[in-house]
Amino acid sequence: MTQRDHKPYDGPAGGWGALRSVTRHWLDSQQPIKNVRALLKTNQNGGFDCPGCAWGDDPKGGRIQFCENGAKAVNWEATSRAVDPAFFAAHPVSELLKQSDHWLEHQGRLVEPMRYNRDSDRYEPVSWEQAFALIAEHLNRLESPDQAEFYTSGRASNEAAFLYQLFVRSYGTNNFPDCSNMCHEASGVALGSSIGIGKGTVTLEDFEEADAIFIFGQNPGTNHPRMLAPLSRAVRRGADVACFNPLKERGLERFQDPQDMREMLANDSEPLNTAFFRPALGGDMAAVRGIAKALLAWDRDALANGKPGLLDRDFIATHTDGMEAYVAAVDATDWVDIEQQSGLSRIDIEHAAKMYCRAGRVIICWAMGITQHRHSVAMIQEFVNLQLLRGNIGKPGAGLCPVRGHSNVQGDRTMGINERPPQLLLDNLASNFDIEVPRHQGHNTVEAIRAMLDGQARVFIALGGNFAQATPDSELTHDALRRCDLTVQISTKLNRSHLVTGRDALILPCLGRTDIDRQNGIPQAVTVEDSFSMIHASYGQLEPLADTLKSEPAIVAGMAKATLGNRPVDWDALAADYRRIRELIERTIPGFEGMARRLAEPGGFHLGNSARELTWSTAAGKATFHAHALPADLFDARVRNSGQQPDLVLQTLRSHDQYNTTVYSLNDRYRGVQNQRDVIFINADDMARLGYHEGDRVDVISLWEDGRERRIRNFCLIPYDIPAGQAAAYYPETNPLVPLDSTGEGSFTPTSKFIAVKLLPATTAPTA
Ligand SMILES: Nc1nc2c(c(=O)[nH]1)N[C@H]1C(S)=C(S)[C@@H](COP(=O)(O)OP(=O)(O)OC[C@H]3O[C@@H](n4cnc5c(=O)[nH]c(N)nc54)[C@H](O)[C@@H]3O)O[C@H]1N2
Ligand SMILES: Nc1nc2c(c(=O)[nH]1)N[C@H]1C(S)=C(S)[C@@H](COP(=O)(O)OP(=O)(O)OC[C@H]3O[C@@H](n4cnc5c(=O)[nH]c(N)nc54)[C@H](O)[C@@H]3O)O[C@H]1N2
Ligand SMILES: [Mo]
Repeated sequence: MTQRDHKPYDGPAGGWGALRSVTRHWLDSQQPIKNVRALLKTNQNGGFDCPGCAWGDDPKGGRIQFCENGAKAVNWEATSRAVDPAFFAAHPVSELLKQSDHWLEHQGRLVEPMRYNRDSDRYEPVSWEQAFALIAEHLNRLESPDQAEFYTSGRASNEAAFLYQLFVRSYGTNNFPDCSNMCHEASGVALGSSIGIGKGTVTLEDFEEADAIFIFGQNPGTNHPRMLAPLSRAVRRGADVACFNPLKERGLERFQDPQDMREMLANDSEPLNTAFFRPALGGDMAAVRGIAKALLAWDRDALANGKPGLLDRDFIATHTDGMEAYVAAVDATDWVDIEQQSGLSRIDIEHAAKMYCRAGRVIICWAMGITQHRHSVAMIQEFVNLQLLRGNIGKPGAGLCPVRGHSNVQGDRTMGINERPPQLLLDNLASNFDIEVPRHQGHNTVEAIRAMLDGQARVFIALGGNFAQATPDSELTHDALRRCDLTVQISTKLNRSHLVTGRDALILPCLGRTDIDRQNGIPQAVTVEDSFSMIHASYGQLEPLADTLKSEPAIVAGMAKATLGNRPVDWDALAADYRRIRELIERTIPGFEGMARRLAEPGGFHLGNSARELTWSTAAGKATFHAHALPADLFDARVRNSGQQPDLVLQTLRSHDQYNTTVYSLNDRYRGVQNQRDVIFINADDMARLGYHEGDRVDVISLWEDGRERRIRNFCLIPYDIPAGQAAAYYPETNPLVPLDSTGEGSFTPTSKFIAVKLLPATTAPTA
C-alpha cells in the first residue's frame, strides 16, 4: 500500500493532474476502450446525462462535455467487475461489514436479486418474482401504509421517480424521505417562502451576462467542475467573482480548463477569484447582513447628497413586500455582532459590498456550506433580501442559484418525491388516476429514522442511495434499519446499506445511467432536470453487464403490480414503453405540457420559473423580505446544555475522490492528502492550544444534551490553512458525530457543517 501523506498542493485545479487522474480511473474500470466511447457521449444530444452533478449542459453543445469527476463517476459505474452470487456465497454479511466503504463499492456491479438469509448470514439468489412477492406480502401486512418508508436518492430518472410516487401514494402514504432532505432542503423552503418557487432562478446563459458572481459555501473545483468554465470566462471578460469559504479551495483560486488545449500546453492557470472571504462556520448570514447594512448606508448617503440611490426602488415597489421591516432589522443589527458572528472584519465586508453594488447584475450561488446549518433557511432568505434590494432577480445575468448535487435531485422533487406534497399535485393525482391520495404529511429523512427507531415504521425501501451512511447519527440510524421487518435496496453497487439489514432484506440490482435500457428490445430514453430547470433526455450507451438487471422503472412497476395489482394503472404497460410514463407526467405535472415534442429540441426544454418571470406565488403575492434578527447564538441550546465547552466546530465535507458515500480512492489531490481519509484538518494554533502535534491520533466526540456518546476513533491531525476554532473532516466517516436531532430550523436538514466537538487522545491503535 502506498504511503499516507500530506503535503500542500500548489498546482491549479483541472489541468494535467486531472487528466492523469481520469486515466487511472479509466484503467481501473477494466473496460477502458468501451468507456472512452461512452464518455464522448456524456451530456451530448442523443447521449446520456452525466451521473455526476446537476450542473447544466452547455446549450451550444459540441466539444467535450464531461469533467474529471464526471469521468470518475462514469468509469465507476461502467465496470466489468461483477458482485455475483458466488461473491455473496464467499462473504458472510458480518465479514463484509468489516470492509471500508471504498472496498465495498470497488467490488463491482450488483447483477442478481439477492435475499438475506439470517441463518447463513449470507445473501442468496432470489427470483425477481419472489422478491416482488415478498415486498408485497410485507407491505400488505402492515396496519397502516404509514408504517413503510420510501427513500429516494437523486439519481433516479423522472420516469422512475414519477412511477415510484404514483405507486407509493396509491398504496397510501407520503413517507418520502429523500436525499434532498440532507442536501438543498433549506434552499427549497427559503426560496418557496421568499419568491414562491423552491428552485434557482438563473439559467446557464445568465453566467455569461453577470457583472458579479458571489459563491457561498461551495467547492466547485471538486463537486461541480464544469462550473469552472463559465467562472473562468466571467473573470476573463472582467466580471467579479467573490468567494465565501473558510477553506481556500483550489478550484476557487486557480483553474486550468482541461478542455482547452492552449491553456494546458501553455501551463497557464487562470487566477479565478477576484476576492476571497473566509467566514466563520455558519457566519454567512451575518456577512450578508453586513453587505446589506453597508448598501443601505451608502444609499442614504447618496440620496442625502442629491445623487441617485443604490436601491432598485421601482422593483421594490412593484414586486416586493415587507421591505420596511427588513430595513428595520438591518438597522437594529450592530456591526460588532456582524463582525463577531461572520468572523470577517467590517473592512472586508464593505469590500464585498462594493463589489456587490458596482455590479448591475449579480448571481448568488451556494451549496452545502450554506444549507447544512441550523439557521440555513434564514441565511438563504437573507440572500434573497439582498438580491431584492437591487432588483437582482428576474433580469438577465442576475438571480439566485442553489447549485444542486445529485444529477436529478431537482427532477425527483418536480415529479412528486416530496413528503410535504403541494396540494395541486395531490389533486391532479386524485383526478387523473381516480385514487384516494393521502393528504397528510409524510416523513422526511430524520423523521423516518425516528419512526423506525420507535418501531412505528417497519418496512424500508430505497430507490438508490446509501441511507445507512449518508444519514446522521450512524449508530442510531443503523439501529433503526435493523429494527425493520424488511429493508429493500434498489442499487447499482454494493454499499453499507445492504449490510445493515432488517429481519428480511433484499438487494435489487438495477441499470445505471450509462447502461442501455431495452424494453421489449427497444432502447428507452429517460429524462432528467438540471440545476437550471432544463429537462432533457438521456440514453444509456453501454451493454448492461448482465441480462438479469432490471431498470428502475421496471423494478418500481414490479413492486407496484405485486402490491396493488393493476391498480390504478397497468404497471407492466408503463414499464414496457417509457413514452407512456411521460404521457402521464404531461397530464399530471405542471410545466410538462407537450413534453414529447419539446424533448426533441436539442438540449431539451426549460421548465420555466415563475420568479424569473416576475410572478410571485407567495402568500403576499409578491417577493417577500424576511426580517430575521441574527441568531443569538450559533450553537444550539442543546450543545450548551451538554455542560461541556466545545474545543472546535467541525464541518464535514467531500474529498476530491469521492461521490457522496462512494469513495473512489483515498486521495484528495487539491488538499494534498494521499492514501488516507481518517484525518482532521485543524489550525496549527488550535493544535498547540489543545496540546497536540502534527500526526497525533485523536478520538473526536460531539456535544449534545442527551449525554449519549458519539465518537469517532483514531483520526490523524493535519495542520491546515483553516480559520482558528474550525476543523474539517470527510463525510461519511464523521456521520456518527451528527446528533439526529441537530437539524436546520424549518428544513430538518442535519447540521453537517456545524458540529460542536472535543478532541481526546486516541483510545485504540491505528487500523491501517
Ligand atoms: N465529485 C463529486 N461531485 C459531487 C458530489 C461529490 O460527492 N463528488 N456530491 C454532489 C452532491 S449530492 C452535492 S449536494 C454537491 C455538494 O457540493 P459542495 O457543497 O461543494 O460540497 P461539500 O464538499 O460539502 O463542500 C462544502 C463547501 O462549503 C464550505 N463550507 C462549509 N461550511 C461553510 C460555512 O459555514 N460557510 C461557507 N461560506 N462555506 C462553508 C466548505 O469549506 C466546502 O468548500 O456536489 C455534488 N457533486
Ligand atoms: N456528514 C454529512 N452527511 C451528508 C452530507 C454531508 O455533506 N455531510 N451530504 C448529504 C447530501 S448533500 C446528500 S445528497 C446525501 C447523499 O445520500 P445518498 O444519495 O443516499 O448517497 P450516495 O452516496 O449518493 O449513494 C450511493 C449509492 O447509490 C447507488 N446508486 C448509484 N447510482 C445509482 C443509480 O443509477 N440507481 C440506483 N438505484 N442506485 C444507484 C449505489 O449503490 C451507491 O452505492 O448525503 C448527505 N449526508
Ligand atoms: Mo446533495
